[in-house]
Amino acid sequence: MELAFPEEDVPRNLLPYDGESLYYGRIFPPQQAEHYLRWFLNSIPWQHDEAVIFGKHIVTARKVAWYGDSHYDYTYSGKTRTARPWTPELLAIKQEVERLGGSQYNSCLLNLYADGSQGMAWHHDDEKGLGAHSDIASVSFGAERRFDFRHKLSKTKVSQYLPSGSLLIMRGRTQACWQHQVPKSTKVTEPRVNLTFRRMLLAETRIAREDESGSIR
Ligand SMILES: O=C(O)CCC(=O)C(=O)O
Ligand SMILES: [Mn+2]
Repeated sequence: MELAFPEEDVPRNLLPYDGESLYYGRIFPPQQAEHYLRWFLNSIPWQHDEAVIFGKHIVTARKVAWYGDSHYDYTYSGKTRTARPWTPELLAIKQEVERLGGSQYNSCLLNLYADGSQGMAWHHDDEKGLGAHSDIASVSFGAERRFDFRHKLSKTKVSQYLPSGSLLIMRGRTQACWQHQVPKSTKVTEPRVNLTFRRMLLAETRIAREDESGSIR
């Protein structure tokens, strides 16, 4: 008998209009997701994220890491990062996500939320290097967190809990028309690692390096 991964009735578009955000449920069984979580917690060279917002230098509580096909630079929130080369673990996850979603990615931003006191504020991912109608695949490991969308004009909200091993793909007009956030929660006491696979336009990424006005996140 085959295991019921991914869940039934998936993928399902979470957004009622103006975008496609496909929720696939758990694409990795709990044991495998736990294995990946432990590996990420122990082996990734996590660093606090930095940003320049309204001329002020800010260091986030959340930690990040950036991986990709080559050592290209990527600028957002006024700071330039250089991608590290893929690890076998990240490549295996990327391959599974690409198989399920049918899109190709050349980079991945990893976020580590130590517990529910850390979150990510409302934003959309529209950095120049991503191009229009960006396609972002988000895979979660560890503590289940709520993920919210809010339509920029109508303010309509949509929420989805993202369990360990689950996949969400944001594409089409999602970033243009909706913002998203990971709200803080006093109930969450365990860490969560989130991977966002992205397709960077390399020519524009180099240009973005000159641009110190990157978006606020
Ligand atoms: O942690 C998440 O689920 C979202 C991460 C995110 O929105 C981002 O890295 O841009
Ligand atoms: Mn985002």
